[in-house]
Amino acid sequence: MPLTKGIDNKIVDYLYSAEKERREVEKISDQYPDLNLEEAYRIQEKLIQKREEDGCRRIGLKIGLTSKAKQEMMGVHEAIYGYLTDDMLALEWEPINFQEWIHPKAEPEIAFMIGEDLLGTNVTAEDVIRETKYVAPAIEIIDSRYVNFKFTLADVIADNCSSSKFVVGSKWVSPKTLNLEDIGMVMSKNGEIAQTSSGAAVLGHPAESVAWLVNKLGEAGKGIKKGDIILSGAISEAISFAPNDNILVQFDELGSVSFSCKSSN
Ligand code: 0L1
Ligand code: MG
Repeated sequence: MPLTKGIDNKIVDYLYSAEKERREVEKISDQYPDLNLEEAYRIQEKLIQKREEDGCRRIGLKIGLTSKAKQEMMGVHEAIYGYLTDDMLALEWEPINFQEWIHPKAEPEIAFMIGEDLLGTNVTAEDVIRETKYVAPAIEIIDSRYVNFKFTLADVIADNCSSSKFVVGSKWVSPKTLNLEDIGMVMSKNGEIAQTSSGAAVLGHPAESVAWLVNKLGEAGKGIKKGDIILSGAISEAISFAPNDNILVQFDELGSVSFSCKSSN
């Protein structure tokens, strides 16, 4: 049975308060097993509107489930998307308080700074490269609001794809001079290598991932805008971290990005 407006709002309040209170909650599909993806994106949109009512501003989007391994794990064949708001942008030089999260994980990503509006349903990776002003190294910190990071596809879409924070490195480079598919990446935690991979892990090429996003949004008459930051998807598995940990992501040619985490105690 389709969800009613009243139920949408109830779910939005449920997820929003879980995030604000840093509290994990049972997944919504336990209560609404028929929740479909269209309904889940509608709830996500309302969740972002609620953040906007509270003073946040949309500054871009993120793409999730971009690796074949993660899609297989979830039993899906498509990526997902969520919105980035200005309060999610963290600075490399300011340690983040671990108490801001429930059970965070860090993912290495390539951020795209979009130079022109992109809209349509036949957009290609070449179009994305042409309209991207810069790419930069980034770390996304995901923090599902659900118990043990366990959810269905509809659950995670409604939860804005586990979005929480992200950090963008200071070296911004034109993508026209790079081969993003072959670009190598090493992610370390406290000086120990935790993950290695390359750009091809993101749907074959990070720009393919952004093209997927534009085409997906295009089906609903939406697109991405000049000035948007797009997190193109995790290049490797996400890693957990704890207070006082330092995460460093180093890319060939693109430079590095890091963040450290403090404990308020
Ligand atoms: O950004 C991501 O790839 C994560 C998307 C949501 C799935 C998860 O929380 O692991
Ligand atoms: Mg991600």
